[in-house]
Amino acid sequence: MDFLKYQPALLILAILAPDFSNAQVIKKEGNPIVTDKFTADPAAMVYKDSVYLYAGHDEAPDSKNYYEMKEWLVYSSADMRSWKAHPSPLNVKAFQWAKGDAWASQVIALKGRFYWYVAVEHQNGGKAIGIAVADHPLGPFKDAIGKALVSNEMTTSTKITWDDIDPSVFIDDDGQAYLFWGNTACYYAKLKENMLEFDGEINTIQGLPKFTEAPWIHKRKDWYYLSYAVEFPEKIAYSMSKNINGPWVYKGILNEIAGNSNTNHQSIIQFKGKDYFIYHNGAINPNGGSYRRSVCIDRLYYNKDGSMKKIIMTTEGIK
Ligand code: FUB
Repeated sequence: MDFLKYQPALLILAILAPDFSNAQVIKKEGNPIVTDKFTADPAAMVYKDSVYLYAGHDEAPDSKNYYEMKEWLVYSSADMRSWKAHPSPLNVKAFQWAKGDAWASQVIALKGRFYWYVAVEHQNGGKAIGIAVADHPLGPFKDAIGKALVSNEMTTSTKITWDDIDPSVFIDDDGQAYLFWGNTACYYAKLKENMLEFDGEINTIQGLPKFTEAPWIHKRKDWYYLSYAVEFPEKIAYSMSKNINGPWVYKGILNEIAGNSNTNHQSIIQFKGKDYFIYHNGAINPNGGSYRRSVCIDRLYYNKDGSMKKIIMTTEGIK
């Protein structure tokens, strides 16, 4: 049989291929999309015919009011309605220089590699941003540089020690990559082609009224959009610009306070011609809340002038 001739090659392929067999299909409709775990800080990536949804894992004991987050989770979907849960591809322990706190993150694809920018607590104190890298969106991911890309002493626009969180990464049409991040102050910097170093200085963005955290940068046609959390409890607001370096023009509230959660943390993508707003709330009953959050997805619509219509959060989710 010809098949036998190919057996060694098939065996090697099976060993090298990411373990899809461990994927578990989530059989559930509506929001939140995951109910067997608490999930937070969604960051979605469109790659080939699928969406990969990365999220933090809220593990705080019931009724405890602090973040307990040790690992990140990943889900995939080909239609935004049915999701596969995959094994956790990254734990904060992968960053030997970090003390804990697997906070908000984002993954981006470039030339067959996947770069995962994460916020963690640095052993030297203060929040910091690290990078993990893999050859597949499901991992395995490993620390890409063995140290923080951003640590607390590198940013001084605010005196707090948790301003270096919530990284959002973006590659412009000309191939230039940028990292945005921040809490209280919003920072951005160019990344080198290797995605592992900054190319030039860290800039502080002005003109983002009431900026709290969770910047998310995206582009549609010739507009750049910088959405972000304002005030506390958080709503999501956004600004627009024709230039990634600004000036940014404030456009108002995009999403109201999410049910039963003081944070909201959005991700915005276009997939198969439709636009989506992905966020978290505290809707799981019982025990859901600000430290036991859940990822939800609703449609996003643009106006003719490029501005975004306010999000309508639903329990029905994506139909
Ligand atoms: O998950 C920890 C923190 O809560 C994130 O970094 C913020 O964006 C908020 O969602």
